[in-house]
Amino acid sequence: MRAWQSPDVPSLTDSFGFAPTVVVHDTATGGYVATQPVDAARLYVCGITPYDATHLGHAATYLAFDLLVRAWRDGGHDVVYVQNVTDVDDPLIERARESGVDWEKLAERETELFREDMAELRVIPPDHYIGAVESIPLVVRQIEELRARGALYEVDGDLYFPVSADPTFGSLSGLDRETMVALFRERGGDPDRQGKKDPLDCLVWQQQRGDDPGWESSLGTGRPGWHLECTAIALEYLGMAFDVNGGGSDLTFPHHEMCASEAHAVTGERPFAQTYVHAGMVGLDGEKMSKSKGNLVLVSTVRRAGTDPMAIRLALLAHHYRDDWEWTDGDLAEAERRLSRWREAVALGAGPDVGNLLIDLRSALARDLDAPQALLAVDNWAEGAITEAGSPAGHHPQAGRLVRDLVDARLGVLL
Ligand code: 5CA
Ligand code: ZN
Repeated sequence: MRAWQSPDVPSLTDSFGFAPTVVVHDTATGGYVATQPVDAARLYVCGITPYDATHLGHAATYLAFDLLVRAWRDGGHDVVYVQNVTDVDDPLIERARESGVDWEKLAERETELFREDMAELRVIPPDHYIGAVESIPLVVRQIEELRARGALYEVDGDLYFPVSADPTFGSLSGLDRETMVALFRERGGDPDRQGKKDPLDCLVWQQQRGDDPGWESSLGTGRPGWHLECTAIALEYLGMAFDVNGGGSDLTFPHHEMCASEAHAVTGERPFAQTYVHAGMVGLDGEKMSKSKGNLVLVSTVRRAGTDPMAIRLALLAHHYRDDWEWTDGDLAEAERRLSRWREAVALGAGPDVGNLLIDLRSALARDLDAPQALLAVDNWAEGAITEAGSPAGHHPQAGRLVRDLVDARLGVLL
C-alpha cells in the first residue's frame, strides 16, 4: 500500500553529534530497557482498522512511535518501520453494512483520510505500509506452517490456533486466566464458541459465510483472523526478534500476546519482538475514545476548524505517551499558546546557548520518550530568548535556527 509523504527531518549530527541510546518501558518485563538496534532498528506498529476517521487517541499513539523513530535516527540508526492496515475485519464489514457502503470503498476512504491526518501532523511514514487484504497469501503460508507444525485445528470449517502450542503464552501480558478470558471476549475474541479446545484459542482463518468477503486458498474460501495478519506481516518484513512491537495498551492482550505466540509457533523461535511498547489510552468524557463508542474527537475535524496541525501535535505531546488521559479543549488552547511563544522566540534569531537545551531535550526523549519534559526544556529556552532579547550577554546569533532544527527533528514540530 502507498503510505504518505514524509516530512523533512533535519539531521542534527553535523552540529550536535549523536543522541544517546533510547530507553523504553517494556510491557513484557514491566521494566525499562535500552533499545540496542543491530544495524537498522526494526519497528512494527499496529495500524488502523479503517472504518472511521482518525481520532486524537490514534494520533497520540502514532506520535509516540514517531518520537521513537526520530530518537533512533538521531542516534545514528537506520530504521525499518512496518505498519499494517486492518482493511478487512468484522467491525469494518459491519460498519459498511450499517451505512450501506461497500466495505472496500469505506476502507479506502478512511485509509486515505488517515494518510492525510498523519502527513498534516508530520508523522514519519512507515517504510512498509501493508494491508491485510494484500497480505492474504502471506497469511495462508503462515497458517500452512502452523498446520505442518501441528498447531492448528478446525471448528465447523474455521481454523484455530491452539494457544497451548506456545509454552510462553501469557508471558507478555502477565494476566491471570480469568482476566484473559474477559478481555478476549471484550476485544474481538470468541471464548464461548462451542468446539474449541481452549476458550482462548484464536481464529486464524474464517470460512466465508453469506455475503462476507472471502478469498480462495488452500485453506478453503475465507478471510484471515485479525492477530495472524500482524504476525505474518511482521515476520515477512522484519523477521523474528525485531526491536520494538508497538501499539496502544488495548492491544497488549489479546492482540500482541497472540501475535507473539503465533510467531513462536510458526518459527519455533523466540522472541517475536525484543521489546513491547504500549501507549496509554486517550479518553473523552470519562471513557476511552473509541470508534465503537462514538465518543471521538477526530483529527480531521480539529484540522478543518482551522487549527494549526502543529498545535494538535503539541497538545498530544504534552502528555506522556504511557499515561491514560482525557482530552479537553484546554489542551488545545495551551498548545496554541506554547506554539506561538516558541515561534516568537525562534523568530528573534539570537537566543541563549543551545547546548543545555540539546542535552535536556535529548535526554528527556531518551528516557522513555518523555515528551512533556522535552517541551519544558524548549519552554525554558524560549522564555530566555524572549526575556533577554536585545541583551548581548549569552546570546548566540544562530540559536533560533538551531532550535528550529532541533524541535523539528526531535519533536516533529515545525516552527
Ligand atoms: N487495526 C488494529 C491493530 S492491528 C487496531 O487496533 N486498529 S484501531 O484503529 O482500533 O487502533 C489503531 C491504534 O490506535 C492502535 O494502536 C490502538 O491501540 C490505538 N488506539 C485506539 N484507541 C485509542 C485511544 N483511545 N487512545 C490511544 N490509542 C488508541
Ligand atoms: Zn496489529
